[in-house]
Amino acid sequence: MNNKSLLYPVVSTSRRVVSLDGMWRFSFDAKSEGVEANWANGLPESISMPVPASFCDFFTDKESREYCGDFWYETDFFVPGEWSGKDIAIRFGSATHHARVFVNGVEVAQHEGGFLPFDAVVTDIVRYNQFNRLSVLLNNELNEHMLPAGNTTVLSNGKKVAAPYFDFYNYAGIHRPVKLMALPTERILDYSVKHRLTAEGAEVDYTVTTNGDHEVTVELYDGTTKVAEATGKEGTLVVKDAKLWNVHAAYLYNIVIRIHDGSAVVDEYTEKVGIRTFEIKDGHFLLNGKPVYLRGFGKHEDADIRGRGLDLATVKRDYELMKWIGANCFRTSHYPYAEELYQMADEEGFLIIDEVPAVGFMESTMNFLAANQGNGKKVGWFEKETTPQLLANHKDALTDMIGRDKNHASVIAWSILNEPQCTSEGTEAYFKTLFDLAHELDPQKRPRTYAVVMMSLPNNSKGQQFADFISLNRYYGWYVMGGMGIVDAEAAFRKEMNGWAQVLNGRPMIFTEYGADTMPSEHKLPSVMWSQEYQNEYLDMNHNVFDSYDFVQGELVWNFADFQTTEGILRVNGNKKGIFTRQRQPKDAAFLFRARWTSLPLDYKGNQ
Ligand code: GCB
Repeated sequence: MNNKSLLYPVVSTSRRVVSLDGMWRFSFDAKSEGVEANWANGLPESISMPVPASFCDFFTDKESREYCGDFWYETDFFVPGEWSGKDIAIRFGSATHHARVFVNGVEVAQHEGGFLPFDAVVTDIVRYNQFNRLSVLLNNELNEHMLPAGNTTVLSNGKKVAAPYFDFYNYAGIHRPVKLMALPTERILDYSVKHRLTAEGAEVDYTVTTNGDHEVTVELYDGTTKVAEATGKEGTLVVKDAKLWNVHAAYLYNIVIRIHDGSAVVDEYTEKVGIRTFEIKDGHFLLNGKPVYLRGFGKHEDADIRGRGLDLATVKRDYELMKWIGANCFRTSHYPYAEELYQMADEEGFLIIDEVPAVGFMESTMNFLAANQGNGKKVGWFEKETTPQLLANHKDALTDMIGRDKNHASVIAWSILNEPQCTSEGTEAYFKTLFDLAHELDPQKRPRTYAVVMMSLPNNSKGQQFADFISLNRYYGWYVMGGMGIVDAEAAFRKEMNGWAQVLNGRPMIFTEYGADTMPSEHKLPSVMWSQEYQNEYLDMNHNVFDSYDFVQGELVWNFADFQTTEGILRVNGNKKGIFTRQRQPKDAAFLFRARWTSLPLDYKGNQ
């Protein structure tokens, strides 16, 4: 029996959850000797390291910050005696990038990919009423068959260096909460919901997966009032006068799922769910049947000191800023974010385009920043020796992302790749497999997209036919024809748009990226590139273009905030395209957006 479950850990009458976050022990393992030397039974030497967080930015020496290779985390956890008879599991919200987990020296799990949860059932290994040792061996090297893709080079002194093919710092560590759980042996493994609006209210079709045969019931509560119930692993909850989940007006119900054995409740799982529909029709995004124009950001999980580690204070500030500026949507560029962010989007009524970590899929000199990337040989990205393994990893990540996020009202679409090289022959087979898989896995059949790179044009992109809506990353006036050239940039941009108009066939288009690097320190009249004045001129030009095409149904500017990247000649201690600084304070452009987004109606260009 496959007991895999991606359900968010919750406490209930049948479930116990204890946080293992805190100060752990930590050690680099540059010679990869730890497994052989039995470090899983205790690290010979260690320093303290907070969890969750990236390890990188705590260090004051460069070698440690930039460390690439194996490293270990270790802590102790206590298993209460009264938990015997339950299954004991340890769950990681994420661990970046490759993980091997040991309990009391015994290997209990391995996981590839740094942005999705996994767990290990350790019932037979733990000692009750005692402390147990939890050791995690991580590795942050990059290669071309992993998500995100990159390379690992070796310096003349023998040290490894991560060479990302992507434009964000290769933060690593235990980035998200770690939970110890006691679960009933017969339990709920998964559930899904799918909504339908009716004249009387709404109907919620559900499925529940368990690892047993006992009876399942599902109830829906509005606060403490039960509004619908059904029996069986599949069924429909009929909700009279349902209060729908909407942008900036979220309404959440509680779903309560139980397994019964006679009068005993064997397992109970509860979560908040919003009732809403989302679809594409006649070139518009329809939320509950009404058009919605998307406005917001491409983001990153990125902040001072903690790197990519979950920090609820930063999450809170980001949502407050997004509300202030009038945003209603963001893309989880370039990887699925921590679950707590989606819960907050559900609560606050934000729309999410959920992106799998398929980034860096390009053999190019633009492989970000470091000169040692790309081998100069012109091979299509999807015809490489690494492609079969990459596809397998991509399918796994997509499966887990949809498995994890499919019930969030906030999640409206799946982004299946960011800026792949998609002009070569292998593109179609690769794309088809993943786009089909997304449809198969998602009960709500959310629209699928991918972010289309600059060089990928309507007449040469072999990927665009698979997208339910087109998402463009465009930098006219920044990477091409910047400064005084912005006039020509606008003309070239419009020419490209006219080309897309020919291939859309009723699909909406959005911008998933447009932006200009801007130093918060720089002001200049008249403007120069990198000044705050230029960022605003650049944005005005882009918005003029967007506003003149009805098929443009959304604008997600790059980026919400300045963020860390690998050092290099195109980046000044990070990417500075933020509308906010990395410390979450506004640049001038934030006021430009606030004026625009708070005045555009929710259904801008929505007249049908
Ligand atoms: C892109 C990438 C994004 C970069 C951005 C930039 O096209 O998708 O990861 O950060 O451009 O600023 O160059």
